[in-house]
Amino acid sequence: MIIDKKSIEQHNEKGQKIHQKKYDSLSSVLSEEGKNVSKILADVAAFQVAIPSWALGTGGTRFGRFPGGGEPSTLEQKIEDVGLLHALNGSSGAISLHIPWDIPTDANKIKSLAASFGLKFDAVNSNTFQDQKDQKHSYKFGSLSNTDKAARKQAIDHNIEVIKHGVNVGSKSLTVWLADGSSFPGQQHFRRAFERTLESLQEIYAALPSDWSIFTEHKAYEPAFYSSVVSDWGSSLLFAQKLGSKASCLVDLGHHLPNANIEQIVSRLMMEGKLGGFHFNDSKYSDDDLTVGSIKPYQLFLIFNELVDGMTSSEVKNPDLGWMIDASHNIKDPLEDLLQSVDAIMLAYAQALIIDRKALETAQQQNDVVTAQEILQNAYRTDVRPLLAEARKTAGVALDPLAFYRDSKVRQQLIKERGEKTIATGL
Ligand code: PSV
Ligand code: MN
Repeated sequence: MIIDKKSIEQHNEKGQKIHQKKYDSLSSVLSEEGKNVSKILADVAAFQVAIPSWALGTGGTRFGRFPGGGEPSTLEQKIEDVGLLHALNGSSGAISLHIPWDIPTDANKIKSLAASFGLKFDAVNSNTFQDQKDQKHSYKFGSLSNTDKAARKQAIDHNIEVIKHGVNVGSKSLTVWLADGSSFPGQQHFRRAFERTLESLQEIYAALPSDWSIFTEHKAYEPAFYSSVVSDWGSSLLFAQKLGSKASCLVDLGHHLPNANIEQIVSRLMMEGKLGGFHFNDSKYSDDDLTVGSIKPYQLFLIFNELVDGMTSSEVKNPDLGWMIDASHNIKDPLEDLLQSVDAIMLAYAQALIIDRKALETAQQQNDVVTAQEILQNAYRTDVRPLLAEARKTAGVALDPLAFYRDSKVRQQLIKERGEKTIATGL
């Protein structure tokens, strides 16, 4: 479905008056405080978050799945859906593919379809956590760490195949998340499992094109419930350091043990130039994959505080980061959920951009704990939504993407086009 620019303009006209009032008031306060509003607007407008190809359909739980209507059943339709999001919010200009769920068989066609919506391809993801039909060796006892060399080789080959698909569509990075681990004490020799995984990763690393990166994504538990091979940022960093300069760590917000200080992890990885990217989502209990910012928006803001600090500091050398969402929602319309998630990310970013960094540094230097907290919370409690809306207005997209989506009955149109009973590939 192609969104007609005219209908966005008409919708924007309705909200324009009230937006202008809010924006004028916010921008004059920010300017008064010495903030460079046009720079903030430009930074916000440039920020792009990749949409995962596996989040465009309704996710399930192990208890069941309740598919919604009009789900994209082909990669082409998934790209159309991301194009739709991008046409509405101007901030979803990339897609992250999961192989083999979404194989770009005709890569040139897929590439030009994506380009027609202004989309790029972010990291490609390999899948050695499920057995595929006709697969020779099972991953029941691991993939890159499997004790059986043949199973490891199969998993390595799969990753190399994924790189090839990525090259064909113009992606520049591979994300490797492994379900490898053990569910019972004694099941696995920790050191040997690490070493086997490292050797396998080294083979994959050797197949990376010169301008590519590889991200290792850690996860504390699930599906392995006693130990995971890449269980935490420490293990992920070890792999990345041992692999070399093209390797760095991907932080999925839902992959930590309870109460982990993710913002500090982010800071540490950036300090070492080893932060590669993000999988944004939110959670209450574990890897819930809920809408970004729906449970712990302050944590998200604190993460962005560290990110902006690192990205604007000459002391920190960090490569370009991959900003991706990894969510799977089983009761919301996936497109509405993604609009909310992107919005939450943009909000946290914009709030981090308005932090008075000089004053914060002074407060930290003087051990003025109260002032430091006030500075952070002042930024967090500022309603920066008019800034985001202004950036969207300037980009010619929707002032209020979610309202446009609902008012224009986009889902109903997708159901008309694709049918009520379509099912997207993915989890
Ligand atoms: C695993 O939980 C994970 O976060 C990895 O990124 C996978 O690729 C993705 O979810 C699969 O949904
Ligand atoms: Mn993830």
